[in-house]
Amino acid sequence: MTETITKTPRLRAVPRETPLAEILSIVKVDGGVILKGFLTPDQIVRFNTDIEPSMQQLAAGSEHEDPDIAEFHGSNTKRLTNLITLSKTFREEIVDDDLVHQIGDATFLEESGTYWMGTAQVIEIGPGNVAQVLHRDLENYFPFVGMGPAGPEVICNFLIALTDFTEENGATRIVPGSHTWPDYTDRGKPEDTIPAEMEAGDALFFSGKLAHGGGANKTESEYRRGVAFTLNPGYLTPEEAYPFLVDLELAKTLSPRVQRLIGFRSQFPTGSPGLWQTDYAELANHLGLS
Ligand SMILES: O=C(O)CCC(=O)C(=O)O
Ligand SMILES: [Fe+2]
Repeated sequence: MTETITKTPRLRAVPRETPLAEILSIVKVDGGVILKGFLTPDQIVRFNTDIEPSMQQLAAGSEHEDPDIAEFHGSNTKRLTNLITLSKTFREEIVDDDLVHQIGDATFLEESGTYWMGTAQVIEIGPGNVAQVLHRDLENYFPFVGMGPAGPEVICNFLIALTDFTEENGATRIVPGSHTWPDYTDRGKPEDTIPAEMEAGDALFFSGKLAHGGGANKTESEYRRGVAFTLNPGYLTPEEAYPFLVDLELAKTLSPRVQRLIGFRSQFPTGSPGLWQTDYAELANHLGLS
């Protein structure tokens, strides 16, 4: 008699040096992939050192009045934003990483044109925090829910583990295959999910079409810390208004591609003569960026 073995699907994990085409082909099938060793141990130490004072000052939980939004943000979760200003390691290395831009170019350039950063935040899930409601990150942009899998890619997310991510401490949970479901109002059920377990330094790269959510932290005293940043096409409004957060003199020190990610350069969506301009010219010229 042959035994039927039902295998729990696992997220595939590949070294960050894997050829781009292979990374993208995994994401196409699975909706996401773990990139092993995305950050070095040294980068993690330096990034954590940059943000530690701000993390200490930040209270856990959400001040949002809407209880659903507050729960989305997490009752015992710290979310630290404006990482461009707060961390040299983030602005000069993490968002200026060639692999990030190769993946961003491949995801957006042909279909949608230039892209920018939606948000970048440290997400630290503390003990007792319940699982986040399952969602697709593209729900920020409601019309794309109706388009389902046929719609364009409007968000992709790099979620980097800064501590180990375990099932117990709140590893992100994903719903395998949900990026291909015909109906995006169906976000899947908790029992459909698997945890994206990672070692510190690994990154979960995933499509805005993939249903997922932060996991419950069932530990007594462990804090699950990650940093997530998203990219979206230049025709969509980012979550964070970087030009109002980031000092112009600081922006001048950044690479042109990072300046574009944070709205200090114009956007050129496919088919558009340009967006986010000054006098129909490149914003960077107006700002005096070289
Ligand atoms: O923290 C996590 O694991 C995921 C958080 C998330 O998906 C979100 O806030 O959109
Ligand atoms: Fe999310």
